[in-house]
Amino acid sequence: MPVQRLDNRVVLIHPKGATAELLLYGATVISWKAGSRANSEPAERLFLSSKALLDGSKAVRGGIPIVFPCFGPPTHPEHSRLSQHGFARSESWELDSTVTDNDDGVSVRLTLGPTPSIIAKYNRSFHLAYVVTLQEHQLSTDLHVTNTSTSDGLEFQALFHNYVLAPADEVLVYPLQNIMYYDKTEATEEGRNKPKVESRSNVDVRKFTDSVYEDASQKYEVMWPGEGVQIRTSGLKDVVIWNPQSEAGSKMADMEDGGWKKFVCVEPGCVRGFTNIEPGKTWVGQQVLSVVLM
Ligand code: TA6
Repeated sequence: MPVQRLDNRVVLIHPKGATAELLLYGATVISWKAGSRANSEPAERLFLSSKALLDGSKAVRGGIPIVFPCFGPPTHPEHSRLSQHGFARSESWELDSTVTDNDDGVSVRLTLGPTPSIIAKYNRSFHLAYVVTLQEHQLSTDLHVTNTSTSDGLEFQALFHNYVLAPADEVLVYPLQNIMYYDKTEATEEGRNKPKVESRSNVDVRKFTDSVYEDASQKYEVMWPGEGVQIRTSGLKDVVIWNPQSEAGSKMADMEDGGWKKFVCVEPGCVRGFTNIEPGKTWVGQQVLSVVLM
């Protein structure tokens, strides 16, 4: 059975053994298991804090939370009543359909529209569709944002907040050299708003890192000795690299002790400025995560 619907979650099972698991809450992928070589045993590729709340009471600490319509603390007037990273990751989505189910892969479509709890804090006309596709060594996530208004434009930010399971003190992310970025670990607002240029060919997260790269390559290697994950994107011009290390991680109630040593967040999105879609139009942001075959 390639798609199993359990009470509050969906499990995708590939004929060759890979699996993915999503909560309907936030349409959050909480597990992706895939082999790193043909016919090798599938292994977990995403970090999920053992203290993550999976009961719908709080956005999940791990997996792939969806950030929409705002990234970080809201700055747009239409988002003023929203919490950090918007509402998409903390609303219950509908399982709409199984999109593909064949030997190559299986995919499901989830949807979210203006529910009463959303309308109470965000009164824009929109429809979200999220398609998750599991193949033998790949996981794809596509976010479709439709402006259902007949008259007004829709301005938003969107991002896939990927918690890639990796040894934080060894993992390297590239290519980011010569890309402009904003360092959110700077102590002052002036420092956080001052653009820097990445000088490193390989970015590490051995110290507290929270960098927002603008207009990056849309293709990222997340590598550590013997393993890695490639991320290929379209429609997602920016990328955030985050690891709280103990400095920030130890202050998070839902971050397991030392959890910050087990992941790097590599988060493709459109987060510098706002994307604007015209009435009736749809924007699509896609990422493909691939296990590097060693
Ligand atoms: O993507 C990096 C970031 O914006 C960090 O600044 C940190 O806040 C992280 O997201 C996690 O945010 P959350 O709201 O999930 O605790």
